[in-house]
Amino acid sequence: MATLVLAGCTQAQQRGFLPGPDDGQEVTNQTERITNLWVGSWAVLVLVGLIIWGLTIWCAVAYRRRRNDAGYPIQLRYHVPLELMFTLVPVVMVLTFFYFTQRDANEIEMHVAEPDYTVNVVGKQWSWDFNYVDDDVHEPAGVQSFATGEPGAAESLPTLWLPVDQTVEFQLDSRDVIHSFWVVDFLYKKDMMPGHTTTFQVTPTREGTYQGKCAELCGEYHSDMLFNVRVVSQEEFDAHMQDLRDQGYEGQLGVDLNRNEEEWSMRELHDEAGPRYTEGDDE
Ligand SMILES: [Cu+2]
Repeated sequence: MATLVLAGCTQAQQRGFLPGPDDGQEVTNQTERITNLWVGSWAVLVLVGLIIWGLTIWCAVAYRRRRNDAGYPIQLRYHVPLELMFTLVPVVMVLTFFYFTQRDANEIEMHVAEPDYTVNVVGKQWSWDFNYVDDDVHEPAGVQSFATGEPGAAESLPTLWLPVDQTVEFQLDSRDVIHSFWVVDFLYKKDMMPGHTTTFQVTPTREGTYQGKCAELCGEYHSDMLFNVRVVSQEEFDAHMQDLRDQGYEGQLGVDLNRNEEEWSMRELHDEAGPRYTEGDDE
């Protein structure tokens, strides 16, 4: 009860308790559609739940054993109309959910032939490389974050920049195992497969900074696999591309990079930062 009441104090209720910015603005061209599908689905399911819980409680109370009752009450079996209803109602419900889910999935997965911008994201245990395909530059190679919960950690994460109101195509690759690319507030995620490029397109419509994570359990430090997304104006985006070029981050970080070498460099970094767990603490 407390959870429900306190949740009512936040903006979250406006989007069906889905994550999103406090100002209630849509984050991409898809978030409204996804929110409607989600809210529509659980609203129907809560209604069905209320009817079933109500009938269950009513049955238990109305047909409870009374003081003078003996033996079993009258039994009802092979009631064809009732059994038809038990079958048809769930079938109709499942088909309806299927219809709306498929309609929205088709819409979300639609690809335009020529997106405004193309980004290639490479997942790796346990970080991300971001390649700006159209500008042929890349972010500095992502290193594992060793998320310690200390302030300032968010700024050190690899950051993907995106221009606002431009249709971006994401080309997703993995250098080792299956990861999943998830920008939380975009309300959509997609698996990254080794040896196979997956794609999706989206148009961010709100400038801001968002959190991203890996959404596929990919190994020991899966939970450290974090990144930021900055959605900025076209001018800021172009300036950032120039900045990367000036700093020498030209070309792309392909899937063929040696994963083991990177792992070693990550370990060195880890040693500099101090061990994650202090050994011998319990002695
Ligand atoms: Cu991962």
